[in-house]
Amino acid sequence: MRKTWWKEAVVYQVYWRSFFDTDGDGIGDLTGVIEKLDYIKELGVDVIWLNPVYTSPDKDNGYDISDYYHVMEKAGDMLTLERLVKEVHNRGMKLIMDLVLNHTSDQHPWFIESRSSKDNPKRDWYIWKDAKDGNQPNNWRSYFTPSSWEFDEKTGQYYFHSFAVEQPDLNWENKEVRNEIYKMMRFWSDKGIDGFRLDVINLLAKQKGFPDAENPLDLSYLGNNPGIHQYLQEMNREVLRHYDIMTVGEIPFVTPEDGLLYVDESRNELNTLFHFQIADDMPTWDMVRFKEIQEEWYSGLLGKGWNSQFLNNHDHTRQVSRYGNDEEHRIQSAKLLATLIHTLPGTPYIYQGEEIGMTGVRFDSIDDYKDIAMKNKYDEEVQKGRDPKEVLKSLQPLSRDNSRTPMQWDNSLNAGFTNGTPWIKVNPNYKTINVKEAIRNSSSVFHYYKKLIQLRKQNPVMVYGDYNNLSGNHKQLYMYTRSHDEVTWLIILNHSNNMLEVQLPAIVENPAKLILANYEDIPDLCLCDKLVFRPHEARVYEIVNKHGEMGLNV
Ligand code: TEU
Repeated sequence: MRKTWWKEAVVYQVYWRSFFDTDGDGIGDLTGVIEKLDYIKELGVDVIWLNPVYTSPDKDNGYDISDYYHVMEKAGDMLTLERLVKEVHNRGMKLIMDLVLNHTSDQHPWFIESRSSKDNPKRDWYIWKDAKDGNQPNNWRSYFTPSSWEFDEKTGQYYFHSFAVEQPDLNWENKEVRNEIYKMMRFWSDKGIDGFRLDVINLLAKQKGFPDAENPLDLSYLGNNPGIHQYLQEMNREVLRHYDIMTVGEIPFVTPEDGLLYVDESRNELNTLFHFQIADDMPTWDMVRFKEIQEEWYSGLLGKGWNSQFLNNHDHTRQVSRYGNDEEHRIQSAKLLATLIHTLPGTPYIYQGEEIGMTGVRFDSIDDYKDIAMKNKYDEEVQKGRDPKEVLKSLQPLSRDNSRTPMQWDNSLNAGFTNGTPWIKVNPNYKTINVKEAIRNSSSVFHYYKKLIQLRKQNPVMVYGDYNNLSGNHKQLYMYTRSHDEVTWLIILNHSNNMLEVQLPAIVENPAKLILANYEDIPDLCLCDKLVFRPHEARVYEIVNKHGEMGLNV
């Protein structure tokens, strides 16, 4: 496979509004990101993914853009953004911008024009339909509301939105829309940014004729429709291929087969993708399913396209709470999950705070939650007559706000995030879980991440190595090798709260050198064929060949 910087990179996601506030308004800002760049650099990452910073009424935390060419006041201004790009580059890192091309804000001038009259030249820039038999045009839901159609009194038609009512979908069939978008993407690329994270990019093309869905609750009708690959190939020709940039598409509803179509290097669309098979199939940890998903994506993309590895982001509950153990074994568990993500094939992503083992949160009142997805769902369920307390309880575990609480810098007021009132409450555990403490303690989750990231830089096997699962369908044990150019690494993970006896595979007939472990007293060489693993124990070995050299052909 072609070697590229973005395959070798580790990406750190900065959800800036919850990162660091420098002006006391309770909301993080770009100056705050600049002030903390040395911290990010210290971790060793290569690329920063910045959540949307464009002008926006902020109904969906910046994913409702009203001006693609300016920076949201809450975040700062264009000069500060340019300074950020420069400071990132000065430190030898890169910056990718989050870009939303499927929809805009209903406050975008394009939409304001579009809704002003049926014969406005921008009418066709969005998707407008007449009522069907006095009802909405079809039975589709949106991500955030019971219907994907909103009736507009003034012109007597419905417009289409895959997300909130305030996020009307653009009509990608319209060539003028596409040209405007490409122009804007060139504007940002010319500024010297290093790539794009493309929000729900596989939703751009809509199903022809908007037929009723058999099951409106399964939203997959929103994505992967005919025409999508023509749009992306056009985008590549018009913009992407002219810059040395990284593109990662957010691509829900795909198996490896259709996922490959977006990232197959011979097709010239995107570099890599976030698929959601793990998030969608696994509300909680399921080892057997997880291995299946890894296997399928590994063999599905092999030699053709590149995967991304992540277990959480700003939309998904923090991984140590959702998939690990955020109580007694929090530290070991956070380290085990990190080992997993950084040693599986694909580019690893770290979501801010993950590197200190930050956890999810439970607020007692719906008023403390800020996320539009959760609040809309809460209202919808309560209106059906369900008990509000029950509804709150059922929505808490996967609420997007679990990962949106402020970054925990130290144990001072508001975790050192702001001098003002934080826009969303700080997780009360900041007194013990915070950056200052993590840096001070050499056995912290933070220092473990540093080691993992450094290892990736020194060992191509972590990036380009072949993958081979050696633990079948075992429910607690995940054991696999990565092999590249005569070097073989063996990764052994006990993802459980119990002790586990591990029978080493036949390939380990020689001593193996310990590369990394999340418990501290592990001998360097392992000559035995059986090991006992403690709860959430993780080890990485390099296998030594018969001649006593490192590396072995498995
Ligand atoms: O998220 C889209 C989204 O909700 C899905 O990708 C979801 O995570 C997946 O299907 C798993 O179930 C993006 C942004 O990340 C999110 O913050 C925005 O609210 C949304 O698009 C709308 O722009």
